This record gives sequence, C-alpha cells and structure tokens, in this order.
Amino acid sequence: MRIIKDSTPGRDGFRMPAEFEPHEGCIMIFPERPDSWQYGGYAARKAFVQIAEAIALSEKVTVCAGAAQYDNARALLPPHIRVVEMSSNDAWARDYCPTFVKNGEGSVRGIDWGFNAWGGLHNGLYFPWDRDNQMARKLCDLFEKDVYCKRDFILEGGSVHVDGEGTCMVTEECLLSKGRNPQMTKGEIEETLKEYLNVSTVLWLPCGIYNDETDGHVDNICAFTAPGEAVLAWTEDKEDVQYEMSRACLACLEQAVDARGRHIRVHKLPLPKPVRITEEECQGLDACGDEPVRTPGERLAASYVNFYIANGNIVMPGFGDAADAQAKEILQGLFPDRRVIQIYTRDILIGGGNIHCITQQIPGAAR
Ligand code: KQY
Repeated sequence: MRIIKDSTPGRDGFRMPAEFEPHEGCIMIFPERPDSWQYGGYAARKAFVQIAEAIALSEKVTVCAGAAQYDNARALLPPHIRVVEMSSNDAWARDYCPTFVKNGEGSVRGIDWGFNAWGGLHNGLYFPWDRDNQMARKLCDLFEKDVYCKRDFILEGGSVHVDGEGTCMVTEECLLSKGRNPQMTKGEIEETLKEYLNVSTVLWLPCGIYNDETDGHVDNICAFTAPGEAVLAWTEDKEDVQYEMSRACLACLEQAVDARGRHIRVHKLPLPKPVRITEEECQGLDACGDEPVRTPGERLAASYVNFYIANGNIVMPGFGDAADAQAKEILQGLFPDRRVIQIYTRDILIGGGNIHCITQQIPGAAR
C-alpha cells in the first residue's frame, strides 16, 4: 500500500462514487465500549449482527473486532461474513474507515482524513481516539488500496454525501464547527472537499437533526437517492424544534442547483415521534472518563434517513414508531430495484447514531 502525500484524488482523476453505485463490499466494526453501548453492548451487538446479515445478502461484509470481542464476533456472525481482528476506540465505521474514491478504469483508493472524535478537546465525544484514527490506513492495507493522507483535515464520513456526478452535500453546523478545522475559512473547507472528493459543487445545508451529538451530520438529515434526488427528514409538527430546522434545509435545497445544473427533487421522509432515552437505559451506560453522559428523557437523534444502500437492498432503521411503515414504503418507492429491510435499531441510536453511521461501502465494478 502506498501512502500518497504529494497528490490528490482530483489531480489523479479519482472521485467519490455515490452510495447507490456498485459496491465491492462493506466494512463494519463490532461494538464493545460500555459507555457508548448500554449494558455492555449485548443488545447493540445483536442489532449489528442483523445489519451485517442484511447487507451480506447482496455484498461482501467485513467486520473488524477488537481482541476482546473477536471470538464473540466470529461466533455470532455467519461464516460468509469475514471477521478481522483490529483495534478501535469505538464502532463508527462511516466516520473513520476510509472514504473510497475510484477512477475511470475502476481502480479504487482510500482517503485517510483526520479524526478527532467529533470535536477533539473542544466538544469531542470521547478521548482518546488514536485507534480510530489509524483505521483508514490499516483497512487500505488490508484491502490493498493506496491511500491519500489528509490527516491535517478533520472530517468524518458521515458529514458528507455525494451524488457521484459532481455534487457534495454537507451541513454548516458540522463542517464549520469549532472542534474540527477552526483555522480554515468556509471557502478553504469547500476547496478541500472539491479536491479530495473530486466534486465541483458543494451544497451547504444549514443544520442536521436536533440534538445530534455529531454537530449535525448530513447523513442523519438528508441523503441522495439518485442523481438530482434526495430524501429529507421531515416533521409537520410545528411544536417540534426540528420543524424549523428541516424547513431551513428544504429552503436551501429548493434554491440549489447541482453540478449538472439540476434542481434537486426533494422527497420528505417523516421523522418518528421524538425518541427519548429512559432512566433504565441510562443506568446501563458505564462512565469511562470525562465524556458527556446521557440523562433520562434526553432526546435522541432518531431519523430514517440514516439508512445504508447495499447492492441489492436498502437497510434502514425502525424505532417501533407509527411512522416506521410509511418511511419504509417511501424508501421502497424510491429504490424499486432493491428490497428494503427495516431493522429495529434503538440500541444503536442510544450509542449516538444509526445504520449509515456504522457502515462504510467500498466501491466496486459491477452490481
Ligand atoms: O456518526 C455518528 N452518528 C457517530 C456518533 C458517535 C457517538 C459517540 N457516542
């Protein structure tokens, strides 16, 4: 594996494909830390296994597990899912596994962004994050992909979405947050995204989902479903603080023009009723340091937008809410060639994210 420090994907003709383009496979990390996953992570691991199995219906899945969980991961996951031992600080594959880019000949490389646990010493969610920060490089080695070193730029995979045709979508709340790249201007951040994702247009949504501890990752509020089309997390409840946030994003999308000169067709995806953590769930979370702790009644950043697009399936969250079925129906309509599988993910939501946050696709040649 070559570590590329003297060039960029843009210069070399590599671009980040959209998630709905063909995959070679998917990477996940087995959950373990007891301050993220309630009651030692038993229930979260069961949900991770269901998600891995659903994705493995149509593409190869590799699960990284720390030494302490390796045997358990190997026992819980079926034989066609590969398990490799790899240390990490937590299990957010989207955010610190490599962002992969591809060229016209189908050659794939990784990008190794800097990772500082969603805000470093300013408002990061745990310390240390050194093992997470090594993962992109280790995985590129494992998958035999050369890797662009961009560790001087803090970026999580969940904070960007691309349409594969020159457009990238981010939120100002996240990319301009003080804990990431405070020394850079908005223009400089935009130029970096253009150069590394090889896009010509960056759409800046104002914000993400209310109380999302990632500072409003785009992957929880809005996602491309096809070139020129996106789903947006939506509520009609004017009393909900999310109402104005989603409206502000809609207003932004309605006046946006993408890299191909298209107006974005926006599909509203209903939000579940506010999901709040219970006293009992809070009691199941260990305290492992000075990280923020959850308090009973705290609203969790539940959103159906946090789904994964596999080669032959959509794997989406369910919350046991009345809107589960409607959200599933909408996604099925938008992806008629892929069967939508809905998985109850409250135990992942308690950790601070959902299915998209715990998966990372590797682009491939054919579907
Ligand atoms: O991408 C994400 N949603 C990760 C959230 C990390 C939460 C740590 N408890």
